[in-house]
Amino acid sequence: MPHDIRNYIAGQFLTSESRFDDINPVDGSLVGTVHEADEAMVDRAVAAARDALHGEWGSLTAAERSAVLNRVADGIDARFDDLVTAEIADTGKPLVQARALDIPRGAANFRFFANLVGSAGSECFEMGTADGHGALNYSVRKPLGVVGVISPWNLPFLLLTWKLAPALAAGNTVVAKPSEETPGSAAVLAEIMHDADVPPGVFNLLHGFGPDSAGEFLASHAGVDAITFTGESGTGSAIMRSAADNVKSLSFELGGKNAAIVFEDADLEQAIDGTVRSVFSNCGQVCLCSERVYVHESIFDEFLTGLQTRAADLRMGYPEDEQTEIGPLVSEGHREKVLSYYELAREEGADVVTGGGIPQFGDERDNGAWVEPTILTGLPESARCVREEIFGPVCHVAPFATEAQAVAMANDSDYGLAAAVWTTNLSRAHRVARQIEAGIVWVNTWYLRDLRTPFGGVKLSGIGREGGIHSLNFYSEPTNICIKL
Ligand code: NAD
Ligand code: 6OD
Repeated sequence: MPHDIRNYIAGQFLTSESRFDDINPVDGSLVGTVHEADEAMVDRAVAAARDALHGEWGSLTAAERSAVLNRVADGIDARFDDLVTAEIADTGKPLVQARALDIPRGAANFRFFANLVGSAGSECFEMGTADGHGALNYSVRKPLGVVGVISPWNLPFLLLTWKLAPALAAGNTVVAKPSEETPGSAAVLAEIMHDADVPPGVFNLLHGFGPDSAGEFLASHAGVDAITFTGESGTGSAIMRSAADNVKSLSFELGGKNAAIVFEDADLEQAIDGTVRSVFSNCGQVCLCSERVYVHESIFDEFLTGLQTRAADLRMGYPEDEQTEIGPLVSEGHREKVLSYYELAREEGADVVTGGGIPQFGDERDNGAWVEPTILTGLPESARCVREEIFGPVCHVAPFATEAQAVAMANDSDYGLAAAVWTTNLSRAHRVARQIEAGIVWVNTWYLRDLRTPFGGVKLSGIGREGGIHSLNFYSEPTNICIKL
């Protein structure tokens, strides 16, 4: 049933005059009506967040904030099915994925940062002084203040909570703006926050678009101290411009055009399985997905045949069907973008090994945002399809002759988020991984996450690192206190 998706400001659920439709990409049906926050609502949310910093929340100890975060995690567990339903309705992603990854990671994000903030220490340096008495320096962490969280549609709940949990753990208050494509799970989270007695104003939720809407109003707001953003690199530039006037702190997790390198000594079956996952997971809509696959020339044909067979066999279906492996893209608009790259690939001279079109179902899914999983070969490295992020279930596979050539091809990109290296040679694994220009390199695996590790990208893929102590470092400001003894 379509439902109303409202804003949440200062502990109240608020409607607005301007509304937009939330569409299910499986069949184009209406999921709900979203109340778009106008500029006055953004002002109210930022003011509520500022007030909350000076209220009860601002005087809580780290252990007390940690308890609040754990209550939110418990609330996520309690509303697990509602969150799964909301996430699937907005994205069309397979139920098994939402159950295994998206929603459990939301709870894990809150529990992880609740634990971390409860146990994080601070620096202390003793120093000598001319009078021989010395001095003691120690630092205390203070929150940044009001943090704006702007999140994308591909892993909506996972990525919103990945930013929100450490921001709250560090004692900030938050105004969050999820993607206009996927407001549902964030709306359930607002109810969870409310029921967990998170003090009013500590978490505020605004719905809307980017330019000339809630996203831009938030990014340019003088009352916001920091913006943490996940999304396209071009949007990152626009947010940077909006945030420049009052010099906000920025943490950016942006786009990728990630390479996978398959060496001749790889376990071929493992490399094919892993590459199927790294190219087609979430219908290719993970910033970490491999879109450029480089394969040693001696195993190129065998690898390509294996990848083609597996890609052609991927089960497309309704999200609720537990056999489904791949769903639709997030929206008709995004499908147009991906299809334009399928077309461009042909114009650029690609061989389309499999896919390249729209599947026909003969039912209501023909009104949805489906595309075929697609494998391309034969393009030069200068082709736009090899250089630009497509963000769909598609990769280009190219041969290489030497290790040095593979590294050079992988690094020949404006992006630098993640890479996957497939080899059974331990020395090569270490050697190659260190040479890759990316924030994350996986060897013989892909998207295996330890939340303590630094996460982020180089070049157009981002600014800064989050994860573990890196998150606390971004979301707090140290003050050094120097005491003369
Ligand atoms: P997007 O950049 O279009 O939108 C992300 C968010 O920014 C949305 O909430 C949107 O409303 C908002 N926004 C858009 N324009 C804005 C503006 N001018 N000012 C303020 N806010 C604005 O990204 P998307 O299409 O939702 O997500 C897909 C992109 O995100 C891909 O490029 C993908 O690689 C990237 N991504 C990166 C990571 C990472 O960790 N590096 C993770 C997930 C997604
Ligand atoms: O797993 C994470 O913490 C994370 N930030 C994943 C990003 C995925 C991009 O689509």
